[in-house]
Amino acid sequence: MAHETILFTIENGIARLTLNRPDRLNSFTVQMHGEVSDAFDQIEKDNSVRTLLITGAGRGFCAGQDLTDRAVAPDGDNVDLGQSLEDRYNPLIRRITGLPMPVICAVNGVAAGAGANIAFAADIVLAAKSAKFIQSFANIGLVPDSGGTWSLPRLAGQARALGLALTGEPLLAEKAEEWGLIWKAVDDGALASTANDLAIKFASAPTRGLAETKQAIRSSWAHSLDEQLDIERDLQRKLGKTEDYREGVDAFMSKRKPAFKGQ
Ligand code: T3D
Repeated sequence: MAHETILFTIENGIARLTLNRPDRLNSFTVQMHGEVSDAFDQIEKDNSVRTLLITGAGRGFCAGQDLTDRAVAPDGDNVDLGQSLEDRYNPLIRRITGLPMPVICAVNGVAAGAGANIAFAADIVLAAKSAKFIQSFANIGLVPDSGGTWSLPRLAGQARALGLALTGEPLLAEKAEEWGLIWKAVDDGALASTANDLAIKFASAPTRGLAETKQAIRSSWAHSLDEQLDIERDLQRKLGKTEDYREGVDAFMSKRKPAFKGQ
């Protein structure tokens, strides 16, 4: 599929996805959803991919749904926003959180509405210090979607989640780091290189171990400590039989750098 609204490459184990509608702050149209979905199809099929890096072109990361894209209601009738979530936003969040590899999001500018919550769905969120996160839904009579009502209270606690969601006030990147919503806020000029360095690190990491770590932590919300201890036991048993575990231990003993294959 030819891409007009995203840039997408796979190289050296790194999939790079750039939302590319800068004049509309990379807000999502149906077309862009289709192209992002195509990129995920490619990532999921390609065993060479060991990490995904998502960012935005221009001065914004993503302003959520493009409010002028009425292609979601071809008959000109009221837009069925539930269908839009069911068909496009929910699958996207499920794919980001379910991808068996670390997903890095480099938030280069404003992240509003679904744009903020798509970022919060990533495993590692880096943000430029000038970036801000806005739960814009409050300004247009909607609820936080793309997992916002789930991720905000878990990441920031209920008081902050309610404050952000009910007021729609912008949250600056450094405060988002302080509140635990993102991994790091970095100087604007350092964002691309910091994200790139991390992607390179993940592309040569023991991918299966990282994938199981991601899923174990993400699914832990639904488990008791007792259940989680059993899950850790089973995962460790499985991972202890992998080539990467052998390689990691062998490299440690031989005092050399490990060469993980992601297997
Ligand atoms: O399908 C469904 O609808 C259900 C799913 C919903 C999920 C959602 O995401 S709902 C929330 C939608 N997003 C918003 O409400 C955010 C709207 N945008 C803003 O509030 C502001 O643009 C920002 C706070 C993000 C940034 O403000 P600022 O001052 O830095 O930039 P700006 O001048 O407002 O925007 C620059 C241009 O982008 C501007 O166009 P222009 O005037 O230069 O021709 C603006 O209209 C356009 N733009 C920004 N956001 C959107 C957008 N165009 C369409 N849709 C947008 N969401």
